[in-house]
Amino acid sequence: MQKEGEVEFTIMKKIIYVLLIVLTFSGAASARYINGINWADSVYSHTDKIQSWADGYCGGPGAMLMDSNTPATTWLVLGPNDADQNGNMYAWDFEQGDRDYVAGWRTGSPLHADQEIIVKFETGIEDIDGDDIVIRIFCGPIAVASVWAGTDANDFVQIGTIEGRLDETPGMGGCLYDAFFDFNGMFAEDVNFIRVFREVTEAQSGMFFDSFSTAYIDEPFDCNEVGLFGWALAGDIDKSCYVDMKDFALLAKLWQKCNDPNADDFDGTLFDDPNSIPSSCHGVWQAGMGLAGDLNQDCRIDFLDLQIFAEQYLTCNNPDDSNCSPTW
Ligand SMILES: [Ca+2]
Ligand SMILES: [Ca+2]
Ligand SMILES: [Ca+2]
Ligand SMILES: [Ca+2]
Repeated sequence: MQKEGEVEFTIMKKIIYVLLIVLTFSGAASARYINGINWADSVYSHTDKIQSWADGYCGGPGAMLMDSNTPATTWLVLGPNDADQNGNMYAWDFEQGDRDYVAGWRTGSPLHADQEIIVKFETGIEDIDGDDIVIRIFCGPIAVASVWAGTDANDFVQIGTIEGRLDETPGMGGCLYDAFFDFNGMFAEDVNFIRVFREVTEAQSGMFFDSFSTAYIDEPFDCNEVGLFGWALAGDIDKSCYVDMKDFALLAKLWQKCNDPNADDFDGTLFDDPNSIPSSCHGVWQAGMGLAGDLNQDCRIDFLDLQIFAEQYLTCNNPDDSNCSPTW
């Protein structure tokens, strides 16, 4: 027979175990690896003239200068492509949903010379056969940027350049272009840092960046990689490859919580760093700070999420389980 103290101890252990699970999965979804594509996770550093493109569109009056001390805007270059919302590779259809979610350099003033952005990938980028990274940009006709990669943030190797051309893409304002780069055997280890640097500072040499990502798609071999490479089902909150009651418990734990920075019931304690909160719900997700249970990504955990959860309940995508269907 167990003594009273031992019984209490056993119960405490169970409670702590449950709490640990909840703590592990209730916080921010960290990396932005989505359906096998690895998108930049954070801005490691940038110079002081980096800004959004437009003066006033979607961001209030004036240009939005990128600020990494209180990074309301660093997400402009993080996460998936989001400037061109209507899918025509033109970023300025503002009436049709395009948004000024880019950042870079503009004007030919010497004060705006030597600008750079360094982005970080939490999971390193491999050197596969062929191209390894893609940078989505638009720029002026005489813009030139050098592009660098590094396994750490202090040791970069140049992997290429992006150059504007007259009356071509890239080189026309708002016309998006995907620039591909191949590491081509230059790195012994996976690359975690990409740097872009302004080489020309004259009129018509502005350049703006929408996104940085891998040029290849990672498919998972096991359940761990399903989570790591961003293939988990939306309702699979604990990344177990099954949508079940454990996920429901996590959803319930954060019920009615809101991490939309513009909402009245915004709860700043849902962020790891209260000084590091993006300026909008969209930015929260672009920066990889969304809540794991916020299945429709509206920064609020409510019945809309429960509905998605219910639709997926008891589905699975575990590669090692023949009862499950792959989603890749
Ligand atoms: Ca467009
Ligand atoms: Ca390669
Ligand atoms: Ca963007
Ligand atoms: Ca939601």
